[in-house]
Amino acid sequence: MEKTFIMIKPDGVQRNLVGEIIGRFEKKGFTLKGLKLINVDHAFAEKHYEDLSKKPFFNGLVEYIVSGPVVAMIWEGKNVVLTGRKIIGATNPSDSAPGTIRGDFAVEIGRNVIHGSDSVESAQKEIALWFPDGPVNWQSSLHSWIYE
Ligand code: DAT
Ligand code: MG
Repeated sequence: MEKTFIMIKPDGVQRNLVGEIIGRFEKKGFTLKGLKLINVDHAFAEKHYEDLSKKPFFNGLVEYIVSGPVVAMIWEGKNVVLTGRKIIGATNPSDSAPGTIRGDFAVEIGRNVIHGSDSVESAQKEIALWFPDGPVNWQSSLHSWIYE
């Protein structure tokens, strides 16, 4: 089953949005397969965002990610990568639709509360980086109520 990497950024943790955000993924029907609250250092944040290292906003982005603890998660489900991105909303909260996490809880692109993998391939890379021991192996008893 497909998996994605979701991270609640430091502003999301400080603003007490952890429960709200986890609840949205849970209520959708996705399954939590990994979870930790963690402070990351500069080298780790740079590795996570290495594809953006040439962007003018890269240093600010890294400083933001190391500015406080983040909640790192693995979520599993059918089409969870793409659907997770839809739940999160557009990168710039000015463009994020109401009903999405960024649309409901963020104002600025540099404080957009949450990260989600943009493809199955990046999800695999990000899960390997953040969860070297891999996902937690369990099967929700709700499975047959969510999938036919
Ligand atoms: P996303 O997080 O939606 O996948 P991304 O991977 O293009 O977006 O960029 C990673 C983060 O970098 C994004 O969540 C916020 C920040 N960012 C992106 N574009 C930016 C810009 N033009 N100015 C400032 N920050 C930006
Ligand atoms: Mg991205």
